[in-house]
Amino acid sequence: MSCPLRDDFLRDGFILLRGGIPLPLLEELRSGLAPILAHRGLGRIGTLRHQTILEPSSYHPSFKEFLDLPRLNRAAAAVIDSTDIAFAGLGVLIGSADHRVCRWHRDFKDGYPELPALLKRHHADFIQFNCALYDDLSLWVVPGSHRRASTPGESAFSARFDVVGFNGTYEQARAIDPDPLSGMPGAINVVLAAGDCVLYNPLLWHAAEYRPEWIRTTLHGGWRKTEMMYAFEAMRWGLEHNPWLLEPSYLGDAGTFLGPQLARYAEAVRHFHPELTAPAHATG
Ligand SMILES: O=C(O)CCC(=O)C(=O)O
Repeated sequence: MSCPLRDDFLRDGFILLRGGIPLPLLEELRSGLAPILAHRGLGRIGTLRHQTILEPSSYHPSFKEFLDLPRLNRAAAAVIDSTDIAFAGLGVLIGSADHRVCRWHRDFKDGYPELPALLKRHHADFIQFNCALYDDLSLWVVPGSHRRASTPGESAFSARFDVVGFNGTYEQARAIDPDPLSGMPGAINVVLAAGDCVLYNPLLWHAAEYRPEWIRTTLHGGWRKTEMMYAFEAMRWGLEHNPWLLEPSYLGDAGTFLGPQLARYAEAVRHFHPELTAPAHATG
């Protein structure tokens, strides 16, 4: 039977869940993240993102509640067409104190050995999400680019920014093209209001703009079909980022959706990263 969420994701490489985060939780998440955001631009948190907010020193109970939201999890299972899915990380995208551009890219570049197979057959086996706690206009995508090789236009446009690097200043990017985001063939801006989520395939061509006047606080994580972690290296990206989740008792009851997803994640970490099972890592 056809499922509209999956059909849309297969066709476009992304779906929008308007109001995916209920308002009371949105407020709890904002307060839970305030200590992290206070460090924006400073020390190890730096700018742009904090990759691992579930680590015990930054954990807040609202993060678990968010990851266990039924609507989000049912959407993920519908897209992947399976409930056998695993947790794939949780971070927060925090924008930048100066005007910057995250260049156009796929998370796995042209030339990456698994890319042709992933582009051919695995259009909805892994999902990345951006869930906005404040209105967020940062992300740009090229719809449908997750199911085909790059076009010459995409490759050529992206390559022009090689000299700038992954995150360059807007000035550097604009010196190369007056429209470093909208200039990509087929590009659209993903407009998220506070509480909205976009679920997308990380193989979509995507890019982002960070403006200092935007208060960006956007949760960033995802899910993977469990069996795919054992089949493709690409589906194991970041497995090693959350060693504290090998001992998840600090979360309490992880919940109906998150609990099994974390167990599958931990099993894969033990399989692929046995070095992380040492107690020093497990206690954070
Ligand atoms: O800031 C963003 O939304 C883009 C994130 C991104 O490009 C990535 O995680 O690969």
